[in-house]
Amino acid sequence: MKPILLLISSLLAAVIAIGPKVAPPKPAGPVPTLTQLAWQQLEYYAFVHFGMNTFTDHEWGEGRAHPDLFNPTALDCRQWARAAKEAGMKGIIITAKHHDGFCLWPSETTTYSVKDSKWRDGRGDVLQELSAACREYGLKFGVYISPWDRNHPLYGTPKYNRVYKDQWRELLTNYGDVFEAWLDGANDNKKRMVYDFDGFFETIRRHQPNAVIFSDAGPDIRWVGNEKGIAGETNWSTRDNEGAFPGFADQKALNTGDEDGASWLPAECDVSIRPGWFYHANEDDKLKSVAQLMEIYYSSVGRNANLLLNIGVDRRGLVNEHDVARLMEFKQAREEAFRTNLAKGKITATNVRGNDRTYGAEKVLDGNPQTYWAADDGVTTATLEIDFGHEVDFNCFLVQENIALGQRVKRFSLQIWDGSSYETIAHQTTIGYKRIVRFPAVKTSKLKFTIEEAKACPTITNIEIYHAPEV
Ligand code: FUL
Repeated sequence: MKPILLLISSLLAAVIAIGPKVAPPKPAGPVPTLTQLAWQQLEYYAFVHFGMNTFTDHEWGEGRAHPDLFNPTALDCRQWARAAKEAGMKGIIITAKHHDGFCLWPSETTTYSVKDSKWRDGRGDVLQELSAACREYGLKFGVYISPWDRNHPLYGTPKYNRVYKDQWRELLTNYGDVFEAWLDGANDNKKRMVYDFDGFFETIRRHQPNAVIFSDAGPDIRWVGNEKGIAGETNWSTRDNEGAFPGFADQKALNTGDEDGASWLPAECDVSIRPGWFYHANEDDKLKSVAQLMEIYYSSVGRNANLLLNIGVDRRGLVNEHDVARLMEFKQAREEAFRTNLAKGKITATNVRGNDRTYGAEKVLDGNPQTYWAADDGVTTATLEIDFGHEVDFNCFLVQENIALGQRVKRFSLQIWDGSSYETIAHQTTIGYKRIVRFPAVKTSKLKFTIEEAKACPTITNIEIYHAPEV
């Protein structure tokens, strides 16, 4: 071949080798929006219940406490942000208004807010201070406002829907980016307010199109069906949401999602580090232990859900030192559990999409969340085998699907090589964004991860293996 032709053909070969020769799998079923995908990657963030209840020692105030009772003596939202950041949390969601109706920002919609209180001569604004602190510390900032309002005179009449929308508008236009808008369907047993949820969602979308909206019924993020921080062992991010609305929760279905659900509606686990949501001094010795928090972590983040952990801000306006200490111990326990990734060695797959290295088995070990192993269309059973090259001791297996293409895996198992044959050590169901499986420690030189059933050809971005301390 002439040198010039040789040059052209090797250049062509190089160009072809760079891009994938085989098209990626088509999405299977519903897929996350970019906003939902970014939200899922946050994994762990703080909930802060702070408000009139903090000063009256209530969980559900009746909306009659005098505004002057709200009087944090040393409010410092930078301290909250510092605590959350150091604890490895990615953001803070604040109860800007709880059921009692007291607003932590100077709202035009009510006479029951910080502007009506003697605190800072009516010029204080917790939302302003917290949003600025979150920006300073690189944390996401989110807001909860209760639709149920036990103070507002219009509550129970159609006009209140306008009030509630205006409250969202104020919060979503004055404090910078909001990553999550949190609302429950709480209603007054006697007044039975008819909420305009569609109008609420439309208002939130209009002012913060990049915020995810949380409720029992989405539209972006769903409640996990309990306040214990525990997602179903089987947890689909898809859900049959047709006709659902906040306030009427099918707790069982919310806990597991629906395998063939038509909406992408991933779960968030909200749970408090304390017995109550609001700070009560008499609960200072009742915080969840590190072992309990680790169980919660494995049952939420480890089961394809995000963890929204509520922490206590006390009457000074500071994250209480008991909570700060426990958050740090919890962080240390996670660091110890996930310190040394043992998933290293030679990896092979029973099937690689189009035999194209773009989708090769080694992509699950490259630490790059953008790359993934995929099988051929129509292949819904496959095995990845890691040969460690020496004996490895572990009790924890972490796996992630490329959920941008939909959640696919229905069942998987793990097998270890015992020197003469493979022995099954775990049988599990769904994976999703992240799945962490624990089992009694094993020692082996080879591990098989077998996808036994999937809705479409599997796509796996990551596998990690650990020897985590027992909790
Ligand atoms: C519930 C409320 O009734 C609780 O007080 C708490 O705020 C929890 C997170 O949501 O709906």
